[in-house]
Amino acid sequence: MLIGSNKIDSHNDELLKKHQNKFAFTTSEIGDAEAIIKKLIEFQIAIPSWALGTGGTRFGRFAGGGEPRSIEEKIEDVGLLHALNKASGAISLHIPWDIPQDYKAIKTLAGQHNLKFDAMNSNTFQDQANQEHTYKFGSLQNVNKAVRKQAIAHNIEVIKHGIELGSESLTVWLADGSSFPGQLNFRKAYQNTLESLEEIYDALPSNWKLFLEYKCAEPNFYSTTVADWGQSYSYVKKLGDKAQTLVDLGHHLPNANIEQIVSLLLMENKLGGFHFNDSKYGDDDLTAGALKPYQLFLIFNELVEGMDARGMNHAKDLGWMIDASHNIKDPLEDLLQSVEAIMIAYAQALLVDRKALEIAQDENDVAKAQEILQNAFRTDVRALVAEARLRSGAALNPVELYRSLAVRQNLIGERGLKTMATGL
Ligand code: AOS
Ligand code: ZN
Ligand code: ZN
Ligand code: ZN
Repeated sequence: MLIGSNKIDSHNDELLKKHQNKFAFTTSEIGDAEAIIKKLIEFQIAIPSWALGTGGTRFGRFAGGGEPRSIEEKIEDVGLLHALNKASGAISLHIPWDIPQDYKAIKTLAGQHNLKFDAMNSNTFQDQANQEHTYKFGSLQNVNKAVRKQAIAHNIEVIKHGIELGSESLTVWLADGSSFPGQLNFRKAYQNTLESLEEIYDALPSNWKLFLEYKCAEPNFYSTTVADWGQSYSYVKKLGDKAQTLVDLGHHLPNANIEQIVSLLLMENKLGGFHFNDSKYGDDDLTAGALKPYQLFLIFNELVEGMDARGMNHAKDLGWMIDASHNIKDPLEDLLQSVEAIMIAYAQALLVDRKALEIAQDENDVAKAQEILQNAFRTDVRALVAEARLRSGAALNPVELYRSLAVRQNLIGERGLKTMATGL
């Protein structure tokens, strides 16, 4: 299924009058709306290939139908999202769930949908068919050198796929760790992991980045070998300039101050990118901004501040990705909602009166500093985000158009009701 510009135009025509009124009011309330809209238009968020199907839990999986059955159909799904919001111009692939057979054809298809290939993801947390050694007791950390070698070779193979497709980064997330005290020698596990990462790092092309994701728990429940930002930092610092930390918002112990972590990593030039999602309990992988929109805003506030201080390009200099899992929502609707929430948080962060905040901070005017942040957070910027979409040829209301075009029903018609996307 394709969404033609005529469909988008007639949807926009219908909503235009209402939008223009809201937009006029919003711009009358804020300073330089044009500068913000320009930044919003440039900002793109990569969609993970594994979020396009139904996730499920160990208690069950309730598929919604019409799920993408191949890498091609996954690209088509992201193409649909991008046609609707023009802010999802990249896909993040996962090997071996998305092994490309014909690079040229895949690249052409992605090009037709105006999509780029964002970070490639390796998988050493599941055993694959025809694999010699098991990852039951870890991969890059494993006490057995043959297992480590197999995991290193897999990561290098993922880099090779990525080179062919024009990706420029590898995300490594390790399930490695231990589930019981005494199971693991922490020091040896660290050293093995570092050595393995060094070999992978050496296989990176000069223009590539290696993102090392951390996670406090799950699937191991006693220790994780890259458990928090400090541990990831310790590895990437040793690896070199091309290695950086990746922050998945759901991978922290309760109440962690993620915005402070982000600010510090950015200052150390060790922040590589994000996996956006939201959570109440752990790695819930729910819609970005669904539970803690203020936290999302505070994170973007640090990002804008830190990136501007270092003269970085907001759109290009970090990896912006969603990592989500859908149990009960239509994945495509949910991803549209996530992108919208991220854009809103970004727009609000761009609204913060930096000069005034700096003065308040220098004068220890705590109440004033809070007023400044909350004033930005409580501004309704939805018309700015919608205007950015309108100007890039996207829909004023992507979810509404998705529903009125009956996209899911169409996909079910094309692909069937009982489809199963490869992934988690
Ligand atoms: C796992 O919890 C991590 O968030 C990974 O980034 C990601 O979910 C995985 O690579 C997808 O399979
Ligand atoms: Zn993640
Ligand atoms: Zn997550
Ligand atoms: Zn996760």
